[in-house]
Amino acid sequence: MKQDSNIQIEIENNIATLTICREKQLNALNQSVLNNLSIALDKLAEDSTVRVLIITGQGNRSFVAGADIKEFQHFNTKEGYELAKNGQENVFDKIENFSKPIIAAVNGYALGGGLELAIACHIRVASESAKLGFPECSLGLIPGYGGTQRLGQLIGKGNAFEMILTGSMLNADKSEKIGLVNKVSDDKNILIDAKKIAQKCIKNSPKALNSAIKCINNSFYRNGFESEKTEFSKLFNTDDFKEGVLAFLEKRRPNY
Ligand code: CO8
Repeated sequence: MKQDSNIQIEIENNIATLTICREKQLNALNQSVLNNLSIALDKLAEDSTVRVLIITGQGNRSFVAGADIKEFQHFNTKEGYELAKNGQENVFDKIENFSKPIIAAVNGYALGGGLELAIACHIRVASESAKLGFPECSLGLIPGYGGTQRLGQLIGKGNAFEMILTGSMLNADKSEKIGLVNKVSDDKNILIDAKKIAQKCIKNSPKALNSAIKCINNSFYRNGFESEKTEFSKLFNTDDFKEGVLAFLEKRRPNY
């Protein structure tokens, strides 16, 4: 287990589990957590033993209860802009565009910046007792870490308007129904279920997963079709592709 004060990383069977550790503050994201997350993401991207990353929160009450309100309570426009920009560039966009699958194990409150963190990940598993919401408008703010952009992609424009404009918290079942989370787990099984999804991803070609992540993301932003053609054709020139086709022809599992 690697300890980075407010984040912990455990790597086992090619799966890195990154835990945000500010349990007393319900794992609210302060600058120090965001900085450590950014550094950890860079290291995990380079670590070839890591094939999938799971992000979760310490304890059993909260995934992440938002950005740290106490830290930004006195910020002005310029400071607010910098906070949002740094967070987006160094953490949230980095997660969305990570070269390996990232699964959020939402083990309790995922509010504001915490839900933005979860929806920047590629797949979400929520515990039965999780509560998900965007209370920013109740604080006189709006989501600042990409939530206004990514939420509608997952749950559609109408549901996104409702969640952000009302600030209501959704339970796990409702979240699953509208596509905000992929799966609901018993509270005690959430990491086991997240790891089962990770293991399914690991059976696939890392290079293909990287390309799929790029193309799916690009389909929501710009030039998605061009990116699909480029990434698709690039894969023909990889060992993974050769192994995958050979394994199919030899009627065995590929070994990536
Ligand atoms: N920031 C700072 N501290 C927090 C936060 C937070 N987001 N959430 C909880 N805490 C702290 C509490 O202050 C409390 O600390 P203390 O014991 O020192 O008073 C401790 O965690 C436990 O919390 P509560 O006592 O409130 O626990 P409850 O069980 O009574 O309530 C709730 C749990 C409902 C989750 C409640 O804590 C709550 O409403 N928290 C705030 C949720 C929220 O509004 N989140 C959104 C924050 S804004 C945001 O995320 C904007 C993101 C975009 C920023 C972009 C840059 C501009």
